Amino acid sequence: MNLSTIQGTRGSVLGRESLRNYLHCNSLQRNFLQPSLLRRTLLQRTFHKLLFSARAVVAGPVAGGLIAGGLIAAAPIGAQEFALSPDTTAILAAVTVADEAMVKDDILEVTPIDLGPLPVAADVTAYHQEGAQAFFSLATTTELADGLIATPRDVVVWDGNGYGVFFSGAAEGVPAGARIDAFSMAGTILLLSFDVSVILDGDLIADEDLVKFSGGFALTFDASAEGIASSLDLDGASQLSDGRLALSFDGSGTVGGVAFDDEDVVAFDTVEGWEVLYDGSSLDQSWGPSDLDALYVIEEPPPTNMIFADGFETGDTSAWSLTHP
Ligand SMILES: [Ca+2]
Ligand SMILES: [Ca+2]
Ligand SMILES: [Ca+2]
Ligand SMILES: [Ca+2]
Repeated sequence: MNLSTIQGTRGSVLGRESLRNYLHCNSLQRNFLQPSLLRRTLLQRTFHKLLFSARAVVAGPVAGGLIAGGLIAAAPIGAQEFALSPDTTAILAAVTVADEAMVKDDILEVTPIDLGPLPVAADVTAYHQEGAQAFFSLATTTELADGLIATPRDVVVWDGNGYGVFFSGAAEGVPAGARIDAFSMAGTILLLSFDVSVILDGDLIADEDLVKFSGGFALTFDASAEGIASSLDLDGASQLSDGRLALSFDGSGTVGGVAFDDEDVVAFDTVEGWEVLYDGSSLDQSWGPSDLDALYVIEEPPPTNMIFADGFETGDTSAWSLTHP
């Protein structure tokens, strides 16, 4: 395998194929790879997961070389995978993904998520999962397989056997014509965003905002107050276990020095600010014309069976020491 293969043909970033190649090249070849190239390619947390995947083939000295190269600064939590949907058919890791499909992207490969027999005319615009239950919203009023009518202001639940309405927009006072375009849950609290500005329980909820619902509505994330252009629409959200929000928007922008496109996922909290979690176009060119319009971050706990004595797998860098110049 030569290094041009490893470094890929898509310009300065590593695609999925290149990453697979990277995981299979030998340690001498790896040493020639520019740490900056790798850094540009993947976010630290995601690449950290790749190192987990590769730990059977990556020997200690290679990991040490990467650390000495400054590749990994911090990756404090368990690995993440992304459940996502595009707004138009996209080819992701050689898999054709329709707009009504949800897939799991673990960076190396893309696999389908079961939402039951959705009509091809449907477009999934919001998604969340809890155990075996998949919660989602659709762009247009749709009759589902068992006769249930889902409107764009509803959240539907699929349990593997049948559909039900989990959140009824009409019953809870969401104006007709407003679509749910992002949905997440934190315990019993629902987080929602809409495709238009709405007034709910006296709060003006802009399309880039998140409102929480637990019997009543209240603005919980005011995006423009955190630097997001009010011309953008928040179209994907997932509450992370560490308190941060993972978010996607319907267009490109820059916030807190972080640039993003509509196929990207950014994370935010008031302490750490903004960072990119998922850089879609670095993985698949097909994301270019498509917008990531439904999102759920699948969090895995940190590994408990350590291989590295210094806890390298956990991303806790406190015990690491740099012995190289
Ligand atoms: Ca979609
Ligand atoms: Ca929105
Ligand atoms: Ca988006
Ligand atoms: Ca795009």
